Amino acid sequence: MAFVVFPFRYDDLDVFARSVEVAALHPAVDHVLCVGDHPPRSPALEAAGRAAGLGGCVVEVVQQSRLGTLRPGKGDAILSGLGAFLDGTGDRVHFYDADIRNFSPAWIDVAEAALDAGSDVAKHFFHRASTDAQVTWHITKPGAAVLWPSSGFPDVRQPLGGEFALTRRAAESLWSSPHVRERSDWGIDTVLTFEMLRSGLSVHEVFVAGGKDHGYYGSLGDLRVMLFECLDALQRLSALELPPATNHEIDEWAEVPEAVQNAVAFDVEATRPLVTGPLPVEAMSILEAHPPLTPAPIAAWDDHRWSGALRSLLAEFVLGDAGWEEVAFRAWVSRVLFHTAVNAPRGHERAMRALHAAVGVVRRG
Ligand code: GDX
Ligand code: MN
Repeated sequence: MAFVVFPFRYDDLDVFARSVEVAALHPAVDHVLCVGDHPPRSPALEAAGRAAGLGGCVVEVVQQSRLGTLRPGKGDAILSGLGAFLDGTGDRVHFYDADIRNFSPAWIDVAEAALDAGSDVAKHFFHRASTDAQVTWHITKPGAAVLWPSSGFPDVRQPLGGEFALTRRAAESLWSSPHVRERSDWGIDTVLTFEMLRSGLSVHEVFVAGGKDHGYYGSLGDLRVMLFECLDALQRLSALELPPATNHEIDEWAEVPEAVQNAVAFDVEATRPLVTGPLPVEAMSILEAHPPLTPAPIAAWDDHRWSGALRSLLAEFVLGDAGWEEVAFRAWVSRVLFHTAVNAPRGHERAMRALHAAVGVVRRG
């Protein structure tokens, strides 16, 4: 039977109750664990109580434990869920963000089917707006293409996705990794994807036709911490090798829904001011030593410039250093604004092709 984990925050509970009910009612699920960032309190407890009553399934609400060693965040929630699953006897564990407005049994079905067919890992993917997933598209995929060009990592469709399912064997393998166990912050998804590939687990990327309807962002400032932590996660893995061939299967996917084709995933006007204004003094010496990171007009942040900037960031960025964080943030925001201004207006298909092509550019070196 399957064990389902929902990491959730107490400031973000609007769709939580619905998702918990969907999981509890699913015939393959006998345990739902909701891992919050605060000690259990209503209304999460009430929602769990209602869901348990419906499904006859165990539904628990707990606070995340302090398991990793970096900033306490989503990683501690995922690790808490993984540890609790391994302490029990279930066969499989699923993870889903708790803010998916259109969460349905189909999310669980597609993953169960992939594991039934023999894969160790089922990893969900779906169409996204061409301006969404901008940490994935400008940091994680091209970063992996720099560090492990012949591996399957740059081809993983959603390496930062929070939705996936594991067999017990896969869960044990990931839990045994010190890189996974330290990662209490937003870097957790990067290290999990990396270790899935490194350990040779078979990964089946499963397509979710309805896509994921969840909170879009305000300005790109909302992704600032995620950017730094995902970059740091790549850096900490950079000395390790990934095998060239992987057991990697990807579902066929259907057409891109119109709503996704036309969506803009963040507030462009609120984002522009983030790259203007004086840089802090700490940033000056960094820019002198690393010319590819020098501020430039948005129109200049093409694939070539970004390739140089990303290499400098992968080599030298320091998490927690105010100068490095501001330099990295402005370079990334500039790159995302370039993509938004130059590629996105050409339509979803061409914009996505441009993102893929940019990963190819860094991959070829
Ligand atoms: N317990 C706990 N503690 N839950 C958290 C925390 C935390 O510190 N931070 C976030 N969550 C929950 C949150 O409530 C939600 O259910 C889920 O984790 C994801 O957070 P959200 O703020 O919705 O992140 P976002 O921007 O939607 O990112 C997700 O997708 C990204 C991606 O696919 O690109 C998230 O799964 C990222 O890890 C992933 O990079
Ligand atoms: Mn979300």
